[in-house]
Order: sequence, then structure tokens, then C-alpha cells
Amino acid sequence: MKNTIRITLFSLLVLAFAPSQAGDIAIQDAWIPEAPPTAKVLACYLTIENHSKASVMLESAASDDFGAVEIHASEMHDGMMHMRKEHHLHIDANSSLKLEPGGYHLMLMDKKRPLKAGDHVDIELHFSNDESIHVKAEVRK
Ligand SMILES: [Cu+2]
Repeated sequence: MKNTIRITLFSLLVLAFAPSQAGDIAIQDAWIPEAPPTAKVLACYLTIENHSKASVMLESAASDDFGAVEIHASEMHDGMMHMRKEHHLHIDANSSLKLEPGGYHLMLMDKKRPLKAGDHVDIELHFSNDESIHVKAEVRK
């Protein structure tokens, strides 16, 4: 009996003091607008939640379905929409960043297989705190 209590207490302590590195970042609602079959480049939108007490950066992304994945920002210049490549995205402590049409997005380049609405794309996101997150993005109409 005493042993059981001790083990339980130990487990609780381990949980309480486990490194908070894993699981600090959560991804919500990852989706890819359906594009014409001939399109080689698609956009991906998602929300990055940073539940930690430190800011983190999205540093890179990759997908087996694409030759390359870049981080882009959209901007209006002289009435024209332009895209700019970003080296990273900053997410403040205890806050979230939404990648959405007209703003930040992942640029999925060099598509390797046909993708239509309902399909899913596996994307790996790498963050500055060494956390890597696997995301399933749904292709939507
Ligand atoms: Cu872009």
C-alpha cells in the first residue's frame, strides 16, 4: 500500500516537472484550397498556437507530396497582390498566429501527385524550440 502511494506520488512529480518542450505548439485547421489539376503550386493555411511561456519561430516545413515548402507573406502593392518569402514566422508566448488567405501561408511547390477536394497532405513543421509537428492538411473546395 505504502509502495503504491509512493509510486503514484513519483508519477505525479514526473508529470509535473517533465520538460514542457513537447506539446507546447498546436496546429489547428490546416487546409489547402483546391486548385486546377494543372497547378503545380498550392497554398496551405493553418493556425499555430504557442502554449508555452516563450516565443517560438516556425523555421521550415516539408512535405513528401511537394518538392519544396516555403513560408510566404502576401502584401498589396499598388493594387497588386505580391508574395514575399519569409525565413521564419514568429509566434509570441501564449498566443496564436493564423495563416489565412491574403496573409501568411505555406507555399507548397512542385506538386508530385494529383490533389482534389477531400484529399489530405502530410506536412512536417519545424520550430525553433526543436519541436516538429506533423500536420494533415485537407484539400477543400
Ligand atoms: Cu506564396
